[in-house]
Amino acid sequence: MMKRALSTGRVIFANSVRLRAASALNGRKFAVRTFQSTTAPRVSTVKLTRENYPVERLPYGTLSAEDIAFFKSILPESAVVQDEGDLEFHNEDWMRKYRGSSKLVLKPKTTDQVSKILKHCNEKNLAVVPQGGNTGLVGGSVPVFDEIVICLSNMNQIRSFDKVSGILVADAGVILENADMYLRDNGYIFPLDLGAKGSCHIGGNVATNAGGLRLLRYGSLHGTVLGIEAVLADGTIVNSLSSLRKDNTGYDLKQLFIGSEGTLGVITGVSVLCPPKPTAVNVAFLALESYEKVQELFVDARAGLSEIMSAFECMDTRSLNLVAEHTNQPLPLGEEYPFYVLIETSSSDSEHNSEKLNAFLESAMEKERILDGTIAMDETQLKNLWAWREMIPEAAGRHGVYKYDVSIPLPKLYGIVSDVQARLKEHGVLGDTEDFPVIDAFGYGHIGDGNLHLNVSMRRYDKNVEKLLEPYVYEWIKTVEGSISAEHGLGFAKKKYVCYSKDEGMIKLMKSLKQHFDPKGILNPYKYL
Ligand code: FAD
Ligand code: 2HG
Ligand code: ZN
Repeated sequence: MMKRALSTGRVIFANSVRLRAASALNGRKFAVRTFQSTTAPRVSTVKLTRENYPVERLPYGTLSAEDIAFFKSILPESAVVQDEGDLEFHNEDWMRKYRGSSKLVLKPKTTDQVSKILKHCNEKNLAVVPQGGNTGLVGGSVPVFDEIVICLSNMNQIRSFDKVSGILVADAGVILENADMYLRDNGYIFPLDLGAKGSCHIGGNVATNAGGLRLLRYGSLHGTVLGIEAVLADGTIVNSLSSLRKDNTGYDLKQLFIGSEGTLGVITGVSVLCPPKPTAVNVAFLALESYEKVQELFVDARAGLSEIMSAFECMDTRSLNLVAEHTNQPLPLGEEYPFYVLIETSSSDSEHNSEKLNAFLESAMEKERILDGTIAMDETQLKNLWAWREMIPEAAGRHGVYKYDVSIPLPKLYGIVSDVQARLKEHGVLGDTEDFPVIDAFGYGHIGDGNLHLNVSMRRYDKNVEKLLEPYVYEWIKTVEGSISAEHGLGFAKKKYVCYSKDEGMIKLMKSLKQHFDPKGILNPYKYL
């Protein structure tokens, strides 16, 4: 066993044995759901959204043989998907909670094809759902009824990269991990990173304004996206694919598309300002006794690590236990602790990086902020430690999960987890045996951004539990002036709760913008507003 002695006489464990034990978590990709086309399609067990929720189909047109013939005239045969087995992936969301019944998925390769598709759909009043990697967590990426899915996966080319400015221009359907790998080969990184990077598209990221694991360091996509190319509902192509950092000529309309979740247009290209690749990266995984200590550690980390801190993620004990169970691995620090924090530091100077982190950890131990910890000694250990954090959504979602993605002022943030847990116990729905529908309520997330993921993991979905959770959770958030969606968006799941975070005037303005961009409402209906 290797121990890193600190001057205080206490130790941070850099236990390679312990870390090796976790190596089955290696690799940062989560398990991607795939469906295969077979002659006897798999019968989905996911309930149809239209049967499970009170929603009525709006009077859109229905797909005809002429429509199919038109799509086949502008797209290759393989890009007009009608096979039931193939459709299933596009109809069901990642959580396996929402399911539509689209009969058609279109996979354009060019912006011009997207334009022709939308022009036709608008004229024929056919509703559509833009879809990226289908990793969204609010039911926004799948149809509710029979909307046509426009999947961007064939638009997957890097268009240009300027090594001097670090500005990348790429098709919207480029997978985030591919964009990042391309950039790394060129000395840069994508400014966003998240657990679904192996499947989500950069266009989907922009459409959801995804936050991810390093927002703390690189800021939101509202700052790093420099321009977009999009196709409006009537087929008009708008292009602001700027390679300029500064441009004050008129309204900054691209901002409207960032986070618009496919309701204002289909994003076909993005221009992004990318930071240089850090050459020195360290990760520390720490155990803490309370949420108060987490906050104190965060304040210290901001002061002590300042410019080199690139992530500050927090997990409660139940989150990590779920990953341990799911992966059948021992906990990363051997024992169970109430809270864990993952801190990443990155810079261009490994000596400076390590010195600063070590000094910070020594001081954290002296001040009794942390109980135990481990530092990754190499790239593999670093990935393993990250995997404990990134695996939580997958581990939580094995049976079904209610997800709340909240922004709340830090001092009150974890309170929502304790209150929800107590409420579910009080109502006799949370417990250890099969009799209880709820397995547990737990919290983790991007504490450095004031963003917590409250997950309620289920043995089976249960409407009575849903009634205990909603609108209770939203009311709780409103009383502390938080946001009901810090990063995942509104989609289908949160549409009717937007009033908890936006006032009437704002909602009216959003509706009038939607009306302006998409007068017939063909873009991603039943969602967002
Ligand atoms: P999809 O899921 O396909 O679509 C999401 C929404 O965007 C839909 O409303 C869709 O209509 C719209 N859309 C997609 N592409 C386009 C386009 N080209 N033009 C217009 N509209 C479009 N999110 C975070 O913010 N932070 C995280 O840390 C994070 N971690 C995750 C970890 C896991 C394991 C999973 C499963 C999800 C995670 N997510 C996270 C949520 C999700 O990955 C992000 O929201 C992601 O940005 C969605 O990208 P996508 O390509 O999969 O989009
Ligand atoms: C994360 O931070 C994602 O891991 C997913 O935003 C959160 O699944 C969740 O609730
Ligand atoms: Zn998140």
